[in-house]
Amino acid sequence: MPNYQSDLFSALSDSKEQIYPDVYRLSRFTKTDKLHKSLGPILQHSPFRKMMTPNGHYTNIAFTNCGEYGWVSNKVRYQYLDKDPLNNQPWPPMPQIFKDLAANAALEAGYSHFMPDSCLINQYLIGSKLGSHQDKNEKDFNHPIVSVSIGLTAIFQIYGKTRSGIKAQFPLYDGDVMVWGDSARLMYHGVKSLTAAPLKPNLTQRVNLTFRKSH
Ligand code: MD3
Ligand code: FE
Repeated sequence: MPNYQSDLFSALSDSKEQIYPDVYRLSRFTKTDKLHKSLGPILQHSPFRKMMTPNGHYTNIAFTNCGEYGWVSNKVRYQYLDKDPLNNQPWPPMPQIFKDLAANAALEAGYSHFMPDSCLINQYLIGSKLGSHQDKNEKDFNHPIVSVSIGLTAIFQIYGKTRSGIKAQFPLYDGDVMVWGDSARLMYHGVKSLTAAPLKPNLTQRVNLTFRKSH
């Protein structure tokens, strides 16, 4: 495992690092320009939206989905639906490059044949954050989760088996991919409030793709 932090020259090259038990960060695993282009038609069909949650507030971040199932919330529950509640139509199909990226990343972390049926697309603007939570609306926790960061840098936090008490935190850069499985699958986690990059004033958001096998 390359120790990229002590080596300035490898800082921008790919590396795989286990940053917590059963959590892998694949640094700069993918270029993001093609991913960004694929988002255009998805967002035309199923735009970013904030939704009501069971705690009576709207989600802090806007989101949408592609793939067979999409994660949504309402006043009563969180759930996966095979149609977008905004238009009552199936979610946009998952682009092949999304499927390939998710499968290749999972494989890199030791999980073969990962075939996600859902891609949650989260949009973080400056000031958006994601509080500590578990991902537990999926049928089978034996499947890993793969996530891809696009755009502005976020600070990701791992709380571990309980909702509070930060056990690890680290930055996620454009093109970084994370893979969570096995003992990490039900860990609490969150994302700190997004901050601007003064040297890149045109970069105003972070988009995160979360690939899951929900059914
Ligand atoms: C750790 N999204 O949508 S993805 C989420 O950056 C979510 O948008 C974050 O957490 C984001 O639920 C982080 C990384 C991630 C995804 C699933 C996990 C971390 C996870 C499941 C279990 C443990
Ligand atoms: Fe999550």
